[in-house]
Amino acid sequence: MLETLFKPFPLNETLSLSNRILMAPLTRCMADDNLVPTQAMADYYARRAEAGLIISEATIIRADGQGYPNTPGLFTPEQIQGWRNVTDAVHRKGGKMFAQLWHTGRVAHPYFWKGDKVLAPSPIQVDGTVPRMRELTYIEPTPATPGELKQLVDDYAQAAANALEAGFDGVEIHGANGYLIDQFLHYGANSRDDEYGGTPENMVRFPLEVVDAIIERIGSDRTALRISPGAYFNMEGDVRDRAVFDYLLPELEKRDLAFLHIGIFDDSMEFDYLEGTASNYVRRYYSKTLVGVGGYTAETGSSAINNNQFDLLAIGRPFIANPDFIQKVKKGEELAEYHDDLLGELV
Ligand code: FNR
Ligand code: 8K6
Repeated sequence: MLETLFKPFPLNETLSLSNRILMAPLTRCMADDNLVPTQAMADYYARRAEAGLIISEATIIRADGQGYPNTPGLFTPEQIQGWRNVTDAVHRKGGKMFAQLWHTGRVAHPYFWKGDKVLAPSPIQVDGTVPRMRELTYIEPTPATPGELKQLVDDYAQAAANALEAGFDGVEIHGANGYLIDQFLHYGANSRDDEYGGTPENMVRFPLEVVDAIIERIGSDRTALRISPGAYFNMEGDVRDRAVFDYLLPELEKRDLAFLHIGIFDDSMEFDYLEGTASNYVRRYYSKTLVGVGGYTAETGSSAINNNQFDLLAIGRPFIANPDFIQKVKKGEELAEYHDDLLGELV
């Protein structure tokens, strides 16, 4: 049964994975104060190099994309060099690694870059305070002008080019979990009445501009995308969101991405407006390589692949608890259980 997981999987003509298990992107807030990846991070990722593909923790494309302390960046020479040390360590162990490109949009906080405003589609504020820094309350975002959006698209493309310079095998655009790109795709965060809002065609415009600019810069073979059709984190759901994703998925299908990845913490969650789980919904509209995630074990993930629910399995929390997840699963050894205390250090 588990054999499926350990067969090589060609993503395209450029990239082939040694197995079907991905390490999911996992924010750890352990970069240094200049948002440069550290040696401890290189060691942490290298210990997990047996994954078919590691997706890095979300990495900000520019200073005003930051929403949490010590999340790494990919926009200064020092950050690129820090990541080069990480990708070299992973490659030396035979692994492959994509960078997850991130801008948190309205979930950003100007405290981090000593700024005065936060850019987002619309002036709709998220409730609450920054995790781990509860004294920071989210602020009302400023709607990005078309000129600012164009600059953001350029900055995403530059971050993708920086990722390749840093030795990554490709990038995953973070279009999930309520951050900037996802904010355009949900009515709960997008109330624009210009060409970036109001209709499905307009709401997918900025996300597709980012995807296309990155494809043009580094090629579709090395470009992947993560999306959350079901709103569940930093986002209110709206039945009208369904039409946006119905429009987006066939557009993505045309673009020959390396893969599409669902952004969800628990893929057993059902969404009324998606008529079921996020992965079942996406599978109906998207026939190319799909990565499933969210509460799976090797066993349940492998049967989901065998049932054609998705093609590749991403593992998050169990990979935090078990650096040797792949070996343990191969040998049938017992896994250490994940608990939040493990987030305090990079094991
Ligand atoms: C996450 N997740 C996440 N997702 C993402 O797209 N970028 C990120 O940086 C993070 N960071 C992150 C940190 C921590 C501590 C957790 C627990 C989760 C979500 C993650 O990629 C994955 O979708 C979920 O963890 C569900 O998979 P598991 O853990 O059930 O295998
Ligand atoms: C991407 C940056 C996040 C930094 C911290 C990660 C959070 C860890 C776990 C939070 C779990 C939130 C899950 C929300 C699920 C809602 C289900 C209704």
